[in-house]
Amino acid sequence: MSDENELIGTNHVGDMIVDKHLMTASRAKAMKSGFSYSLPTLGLLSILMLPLAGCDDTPKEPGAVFKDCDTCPEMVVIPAGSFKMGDLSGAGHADEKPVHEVKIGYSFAVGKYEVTQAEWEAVMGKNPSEFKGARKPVETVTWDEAKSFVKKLSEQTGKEYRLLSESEWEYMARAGSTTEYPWGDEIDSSKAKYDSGDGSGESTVPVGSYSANAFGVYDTVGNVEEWVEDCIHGTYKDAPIDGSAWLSASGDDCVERVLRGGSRSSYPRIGQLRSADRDGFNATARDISIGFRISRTLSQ
Ligand SMILES: [Ca+2]
Ligand SMILES: [Ca+2]
Repeated sequence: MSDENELIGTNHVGDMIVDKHLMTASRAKAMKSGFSYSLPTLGLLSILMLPLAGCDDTPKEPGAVFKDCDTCPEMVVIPAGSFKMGDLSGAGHADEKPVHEVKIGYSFAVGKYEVTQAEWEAVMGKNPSEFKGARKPVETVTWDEAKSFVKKLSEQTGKEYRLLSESEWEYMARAGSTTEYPWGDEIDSSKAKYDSGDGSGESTVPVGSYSANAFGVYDTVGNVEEWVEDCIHGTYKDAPIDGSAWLSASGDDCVERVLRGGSRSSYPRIGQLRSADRDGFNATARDISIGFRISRTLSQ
């Protein structure tokens, strides 16, 4: 879709109706003729442009749920806030230290569920998953493919979808909790899909099969492990504290990306499903226990 096409159409902004096509055409004509805008013209244009830039009816109330198209993933609004990231109990793993305060100074929306197979198919066409089911999470997708999904979904909706950063993921998963799991320090098979040793971890389950956390988000614990944006790092020394993704020193070309939350095949006894747990995997590799969750920034 060209920029020109994106701008065609009539846009309602409160009581004001702006014909974007007319505006674009006149701008193009002016540019062709070498016309340079006079100050009053610029003033008028900026009055017309301002409401357009702010034209987004996405709800901003924490806990509000929305979706940007019929087949798009449902999103939950997460408030701005601060939290302590890492091994709060002191019994975690070396890569969860040092515990550090992260301040997320913006609200963002996050997938209410892991991306489902139906949602994946609507955007990407083919379903690569091992454990088939329209409402089950998509798996067997590489980090690169998860990135393609958010790119295509952004193109289709005109909204900027992305993966979560690792710190956003933990903030969203903890939902204000400081315990090992969002609900407390113990886990049992009524709470999440994981390998409890009785064969129940053999498959994934439809998303939303267990209770939501305090932010209204489901399945952060288990089912599929979730790709996030960040490159893998051995500790939190020098980690960003503003919610941004931690990429490699040379940009974003790291080999391994972070996975969070554990999966249907993870074991609680080695701590794989705790809110603080971290894992990593080659960005070009796929696994039947790996899927992802999407995000959208709402306010800076
Ligand atoms: Ca999960
Ligand atoms: Ca770990």
